Amino acid sequence: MMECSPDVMTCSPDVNCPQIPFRQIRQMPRYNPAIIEPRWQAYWKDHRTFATPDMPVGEKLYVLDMFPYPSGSGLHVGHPEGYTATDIVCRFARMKGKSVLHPMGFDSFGLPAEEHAIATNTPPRQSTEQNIAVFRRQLQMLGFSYDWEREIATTDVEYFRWTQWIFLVLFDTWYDPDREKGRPIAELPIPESVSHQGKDAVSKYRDRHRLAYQSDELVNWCPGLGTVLANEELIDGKSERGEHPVHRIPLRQWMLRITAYAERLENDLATVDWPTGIKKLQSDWIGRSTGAEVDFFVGPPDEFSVWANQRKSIGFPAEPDRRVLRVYTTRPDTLFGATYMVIAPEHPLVKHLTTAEHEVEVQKYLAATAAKSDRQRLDVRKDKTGVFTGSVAVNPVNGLPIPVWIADYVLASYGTGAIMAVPAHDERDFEFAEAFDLPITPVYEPDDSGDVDRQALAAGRACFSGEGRAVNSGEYNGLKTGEFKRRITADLARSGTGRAAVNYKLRDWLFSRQRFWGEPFPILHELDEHGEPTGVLRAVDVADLPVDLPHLEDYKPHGRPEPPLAKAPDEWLYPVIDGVRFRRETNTMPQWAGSCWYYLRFIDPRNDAKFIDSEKERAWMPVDLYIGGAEHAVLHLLYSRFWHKVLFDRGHVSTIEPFMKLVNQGMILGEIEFTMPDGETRVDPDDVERDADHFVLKSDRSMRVESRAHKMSKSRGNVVNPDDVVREYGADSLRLFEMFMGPIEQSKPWSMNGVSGVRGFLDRAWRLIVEIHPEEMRLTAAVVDDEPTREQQVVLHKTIKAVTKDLESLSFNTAIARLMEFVNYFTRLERRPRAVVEPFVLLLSPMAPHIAEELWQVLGHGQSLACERWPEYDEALTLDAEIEIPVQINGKIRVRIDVPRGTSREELVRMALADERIQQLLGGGPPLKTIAVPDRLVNFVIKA
Ligand code: ANZ
Repeated sequence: MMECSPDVMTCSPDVNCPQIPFRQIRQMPRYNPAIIEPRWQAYWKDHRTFATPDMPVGEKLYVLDMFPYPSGSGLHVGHPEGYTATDIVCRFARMKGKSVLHPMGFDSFGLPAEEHAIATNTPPRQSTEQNIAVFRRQLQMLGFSYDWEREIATTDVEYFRWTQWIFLVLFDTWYDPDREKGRPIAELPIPESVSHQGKDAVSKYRDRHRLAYQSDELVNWCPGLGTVLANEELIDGKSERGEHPVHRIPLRQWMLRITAYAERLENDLATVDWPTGIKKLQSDWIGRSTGAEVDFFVGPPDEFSVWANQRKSIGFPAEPDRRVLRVYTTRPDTLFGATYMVIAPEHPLVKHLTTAEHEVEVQKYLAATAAKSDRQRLDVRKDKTGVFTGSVAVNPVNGLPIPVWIADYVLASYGTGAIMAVPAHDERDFEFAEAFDLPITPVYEPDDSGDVDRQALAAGRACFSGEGRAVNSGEYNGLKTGEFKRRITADLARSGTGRAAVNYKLRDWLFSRQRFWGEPFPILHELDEHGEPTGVLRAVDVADLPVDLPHLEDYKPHGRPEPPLAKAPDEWLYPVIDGVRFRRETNTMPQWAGSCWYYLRFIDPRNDAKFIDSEKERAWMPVDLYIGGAEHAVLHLLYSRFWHKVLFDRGHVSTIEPFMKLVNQGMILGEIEFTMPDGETRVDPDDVERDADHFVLKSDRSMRVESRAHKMSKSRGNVVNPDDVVREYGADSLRLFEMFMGPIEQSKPWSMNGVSGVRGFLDRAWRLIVEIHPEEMRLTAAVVDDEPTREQQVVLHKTIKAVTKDLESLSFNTAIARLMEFVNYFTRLERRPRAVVEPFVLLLSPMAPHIAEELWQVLGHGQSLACERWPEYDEALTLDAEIEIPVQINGKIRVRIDVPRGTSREELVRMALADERIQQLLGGGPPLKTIAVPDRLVNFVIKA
């Protein structure tokens, strides 16, 4: 005999069940997500329910998730938070008749994938594919309405073919500062002095101006990871990943000239609808600063006046010669207070300016600073170090000589790598001057004394960095800071010793990595007959793309800066073209490359002739809504904006920005943990209860218990696996819970009780609608075809209105709360009219699509509800049925009466006259005049 379960979905009518009487089975059709969810997922796939047309029909909506990194540990419950939010938006928009593009893919190159491969001893491609399969299965199990036919992975050869193609666009572009745009390298004006030197000189000149260029850089070399890292990938001088130490070594690297776009990256932030916090992070990272460049003469002091006269006639040269130290300052108005100069240890004039007498000291100092990172060097907490060069510079505003020092608090890579130090008005300079006993000359008196000690400042014993009135500054004395800045900048320009200048903190993007698992560069280095590089570069022909990774038995990093691809077989490494031998570039691109443009490829993922079809690009771009983690503020979101602008300049895309609206989901933390006030002793959650805004021990309510939610991490053991949640409660419950926990942007603690709570809601929603057909033993709707009462209609229309507005404003938690209220209301009723139940199912469907599809079917519909029309509401029904009307006598409110909304004028007057107090006030006689406005007021005019 067959085993019977109380689960009606698996129970057939002819089962002779010994345990449960047949009637009882009919009464309790259970909601069973484990059965209905996979079934609807298969239905959507088979019916291509979410396949997106090539071109939008009508209004388009492009909703993008930050695609995941397919790590070895599978999906985390943090992932589905943003993914559910975008899925709700998309399902809602489809029902509103929009053409929706909602794709998903995998960001699968990069360090973690490679490390996982090494740890599990599998080739990276194989382990990446395994990880992707796990992620895909988990994403599909959650019922997201992605168009899976558009899936891409950055490691697909057909994908990175176009990543390499875009690299070639960058390689083929130079930035024209006059037109403020990137242009083809063939249009770069070549100075005659260069063209005279022949073809190779021209080609190297071009190479120096490309947006993708090679440079000998002091890089962040991380032996632990076997690669160099970008500044963005360091935290407190250590690698963000793994916290390994990082050293500064010079290495020839590929760089991307993102700095050329700094101004546009900053200005165009104004055109996008992003969270203010993210805009600020990005803006700070770009770090625009305005001030002036000023030249200090460092040649023989007796030649200063000749030089100064010369400058008056020739003006400020683009490049200073060796007789000049050029500084960048944000405060040219403090020039009279410059008492010494500082150059960075890597400044090109270090050797030139160091006198024989100071040589030994300087060498010692240079060796000591080489090991420090920029961050360590700029750390304000540390003691200032430095060494005197023996040279002096002449201050252009007063002809006074001041000493030139070398110190590591000045960075080679910012401004001009040299500063004028104004210890009276700059904290760092003040500390340095105190440490090395250098003069401190104040040139400002503070506007309002505040907490500045004026006497100490005047005596050179304090530092004041605010604004005020100029002193000790010759003809400028008495000027206020702003005016002084303007005047002196103009005067410096007239004398040819300075000019207004803008600087950015942003550095060019270090774009090469010494790892195997990344996109190979489509670049060849020409070799001479001895096999030595000639320095001439050649781009791989577009027709020869992609450059695939070669098969390597040993791809592991070895702790030396030589990339693993250098071990590739000769046929890969040394191509011969037209009789010339080349060596392939052996660095690979960083993990960020693939994610710089994936949103474009989703629009046209299988195009094998172009990276994207222009017509489709124009139709679908920009991305209308982008949801992802805030941790990408300065990496992915800056890099992809940069690539997008280059593609725009070169005519390959039509919008200046890729992502119009950005939302950052909050972090999902582990379950709240309880401890005794010592913060250590753990308390079982079952022993705790809430007391107003805090928690106490159940056994002793005077004992307060601390509560805290921590970031989910393997080491804490508080990681929740979505597979477990789905198995226990179903995907719809997981989705609903993640949206119900609170506003999308907030961080929220996980709670299994919470999941169980929303599951209870879905059970109630199911029971509201489902019963078993008494004869045919199939599910059927427990609804009636009655006309809904007005009250029921009001409940429905209020719900439609609230849910619609909430979904439009991404306020998912409140939308769910409204649906819960709806279910509570109708659960109490015996008869549930179809005309209210059907719209409810549609409202529920974006949040909990599987149960909604099932209910829709039970209600007798033959097709998916995914493209049903979103319910409309009748505004009149959403307003309160009864309203309060003021009744006035001679314009003065005397009584308020409750009347049904929409009561006619005549009825309103009749009801007002029926009121006893009004009757008294009218004194029995009719009023002289009656004014009545339905839903507003009644006013009786009587003789005074
Ligand atoms: C003189 C001065 C006087 C300065 C004063 C400030 C206050 P931001 O806003 O970050 O652009 N500086 C310039 N180049 C530097 C470098 N390579 N390394 C370290 N510091 C550098 O700051 C610009 C200011 O930082 C510049 O203005 C310069 O100090 C310093 F009352 O010049 B200032």
